[in-house]
Amino acid sequence: MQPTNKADVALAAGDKKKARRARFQRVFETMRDELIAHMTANHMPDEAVEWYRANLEYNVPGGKLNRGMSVPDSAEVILGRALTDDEYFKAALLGWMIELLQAFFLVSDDMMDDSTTRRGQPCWYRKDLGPNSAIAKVGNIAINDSFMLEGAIYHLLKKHFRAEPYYVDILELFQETTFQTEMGQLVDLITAPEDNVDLSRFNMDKYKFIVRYKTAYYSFYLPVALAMRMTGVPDTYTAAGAPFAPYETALKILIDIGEYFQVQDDFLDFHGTEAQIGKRGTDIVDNKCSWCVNTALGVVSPAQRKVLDEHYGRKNLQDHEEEAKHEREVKRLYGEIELPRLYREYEERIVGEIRKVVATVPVPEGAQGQGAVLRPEVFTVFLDKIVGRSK
Ligand code: DMA
Ligand code: MG
Ligand code: MG
Ligand code: MG
Repeated sequence: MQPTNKADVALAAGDKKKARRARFQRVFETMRDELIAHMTANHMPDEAVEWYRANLEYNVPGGKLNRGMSVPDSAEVILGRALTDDEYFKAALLGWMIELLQAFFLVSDDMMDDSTTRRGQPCWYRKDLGPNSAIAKVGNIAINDSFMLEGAIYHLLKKHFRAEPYYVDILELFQETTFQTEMGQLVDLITAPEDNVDLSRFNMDKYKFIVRYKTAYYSFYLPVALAMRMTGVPDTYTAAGAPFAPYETALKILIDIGEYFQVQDDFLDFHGTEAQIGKRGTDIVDNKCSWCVNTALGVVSPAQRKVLDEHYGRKNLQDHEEEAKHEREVKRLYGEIELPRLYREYEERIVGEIRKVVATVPVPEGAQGQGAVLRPEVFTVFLDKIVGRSK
């Protein structure tokens, strides 16, 4: 029976969301068991198999899963119908491979950023293993753990997709977006040296390079491009009477959405509470070329600029109270220049601009309900998941 009142409709929608997430989660379990079986088949010692299991369970499934779930979501929109069980499994598996890639990046990012918490728990490299363990702390073993999260992707790709005509395309997508992300991380890191704060190194152009490379390609282009390849969207077709290149269009729009997403991440690093975002912000202390500091640099008075020069990027591992004092000064200045208001204005403008471009994506005539083609809803579904997010 269809629910009639508002609360019932919301409840039903909530249940549907939960059910979709639960269906996706079940594919993680299959994937994890396959990876564990691979370790066992290689006669890996029991304690190492258990270590790898802990690595997978601690780092892969606990996030928002926006990236991963976007593969089956996008595939469904592209085909204009529900997926078969086999299609769903394949799409969800590709989605989990993005989550593996993300886990690989996050485990290493947290070490490089000196972070303390992630997804409401200690960062993996900081995890204490307790008195009964021969190894007290994960520590630098996390470096190899991150490699083994990445390595799993190519093992699974070969195992499940080797025979597909789009195998090379998705293999290249994973390899290329990984390299792009690493390029972005490099610029992010060397633009934020410890003990050498020079805010004149920052500017919005550099910022855009960083966020496009470190976030947008793998978080936004990758899931949609994977769904397009898997469903067989051709490289070109005719739409609205003209030749159309769906992958190029998708890339352009998704890079813009990705940039917006990282601006949100940067703003939440400053403005979100740990309870809300599941991690403690480190950008100010880490001297990061963040949207917040770049925006501040554009509006500060000379006196306010001095405050920034004095207090930004003052990491102090010996004296936490000293470090926190500097961070508070910067946050106070961000409040003074009304950064939250500037952020809302940015958000409203950018979402409006993106929606306008999305509305121009042409759909070939007669493709309604049949044929794998790019549709504007691929982007609106994605955008609706992140607009106004607070975690
Ligand atoms: C995010 O950078 C990019 C990658 C590739 C992890 P970040 O350091 O701003 O991420 P977070 O805020 O989650 O540590
Ligand atoms: Mg980080
Ligand atoms: Mg980082
Ligand atoms: Mg961040």
